[in-house]
Amino acid sequence: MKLVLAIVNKDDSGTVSSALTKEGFTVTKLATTGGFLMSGNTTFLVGVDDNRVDEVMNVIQKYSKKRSQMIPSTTYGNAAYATIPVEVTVGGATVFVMNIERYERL
Ligand code: 2BA
Repeated sequence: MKLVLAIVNKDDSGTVSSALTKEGFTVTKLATTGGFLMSGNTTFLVGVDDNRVDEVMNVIQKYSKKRSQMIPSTTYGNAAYATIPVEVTVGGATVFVMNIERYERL
């Protein structure tokens, strides 16, 4: 068994969640905050059999869009460009896949 932990833009959270549920996956959503932009995103926890990991990844990829975002350069940490906004590309999704030693519903 694997645990798929996926960090998704909060604007995509509803569609990703619906699509995963529709495909029969069990999903937990956490409201999280990115350390760099300090803005809200959503972290999905999906426990899944090894042979369905790719299906989960495909659904997440399909519904997680890339976005360009302008940020103040002070956030970017370079005082020399203090007045120039910097563009960063956020997403689609940041995904970690972890081995699960034991899964029980007590
Ligand atoms: P944030 O940390 O708020 O980062 C938002 C976006 O800012 C990132 O998008 C990336 O494009 C940019 N960024 C982050 N750190 C940067 C830096 N030091 N210099 C320049 N640009 C930087 P994504 O890569 O799509 O990440 C979206 C969110 O996924 C992140 O939000 C964070 O919450 C999470 N994340 C990404 N990589 C992670 C990791 N290795 N570990 C834990 N969380 C991660």
